[in-house]
Amino acid sequence: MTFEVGKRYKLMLDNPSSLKHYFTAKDFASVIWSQKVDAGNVEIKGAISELELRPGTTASWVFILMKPGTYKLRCPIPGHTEAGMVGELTIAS
Ligand SMILES: [Cu+2]
Repeated sequence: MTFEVGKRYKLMLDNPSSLKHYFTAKDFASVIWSQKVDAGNVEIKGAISELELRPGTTASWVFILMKPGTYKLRCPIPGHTEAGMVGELTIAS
């Protein structure tokens, strides 16, 4: 995924599988300003560093990007990173 610094995004996360998964990108999370995460009937405001998506869960994450760079994304559940649940998040200047 590629983003632009200074812009606001709403990232829609959907886990339709029967297993839980994580959205783990701690370096990315440290250079964004999280406005909110909406999940179920709960809206969470402020800093977020990692999301766990339980089976059949959706969530949205609204943030503004503060610093350009390329950041790693992965699911740290044993075997999932190795199975290819990885990605790159690029923030263009
Ligand atoms: Cu996973």
